[in-house]
Amino acid sequence: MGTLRLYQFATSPFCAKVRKILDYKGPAYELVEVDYLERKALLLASGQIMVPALTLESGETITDSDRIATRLEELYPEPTIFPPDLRGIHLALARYFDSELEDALFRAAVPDEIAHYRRQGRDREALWRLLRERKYGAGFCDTMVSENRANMDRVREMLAPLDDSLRERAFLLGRIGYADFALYGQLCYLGFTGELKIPSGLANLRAFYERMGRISSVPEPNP
Ligand SMILES: N[C@@H](CCC(=O)N[C@@H](CS)C(=O)NCC(=O)O)C(=O)O
Repeated sequence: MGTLRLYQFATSPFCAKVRKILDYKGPAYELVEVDYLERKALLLASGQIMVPALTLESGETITDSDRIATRLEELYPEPTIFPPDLRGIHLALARYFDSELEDALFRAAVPDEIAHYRRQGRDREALWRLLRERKYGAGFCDTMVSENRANMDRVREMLAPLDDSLRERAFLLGRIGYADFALYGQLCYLGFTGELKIPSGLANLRAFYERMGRISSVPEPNP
């Protein structure tokens, strides 16, 4: 039986979601930061070139954060990420966070993504831009840089109701569950540089992000 191995890109919200679920559930795992240009190990392990991919103790490698979360719940049922009776609403909320909210946060994070990959080399930046422009059209990346203020306004608008629902509760539906991990993952778009860019007016959401961030695979020191 091997150790769990999570293949990730540091800026990926789907990887952040899986990482946090692993931290919450507690099994030891190894983190493999995949080089944007050199994905041989990921390809050989998973048969494809996207992250997250998780190699299980059995040696099987699974992909897609939803499928990984479901399998982790089967393998490590406690603590649960699907509180009884709330599984459906957690899945529905997570689906919204991973699609519509992801799209808005991704657009707002493009300048930071470009800077992140530029630090790793012009070749990594060029590939990252190429793949985005192939999907969204020529000039997309530079447009996202020039429209950053408007993109951040849109993000603020979409996050405001979530901030409101966290006013009285630590987690979205009271007790922690899958939707919280999905939201945390997406908020990592506003945190991966080290500077927290969740708008300062959204204090409940900032506190939620920090609360989720404290769930750690590293044991808390004894008082
Ligand atoms: N639905 C998938 C989405 C995974 C995904 O979009 N991964 C991105 C990183 S955030 C990726 O690997 N993109 C390939 C690339 O950038 O080359 C999931 O939930 O895991």
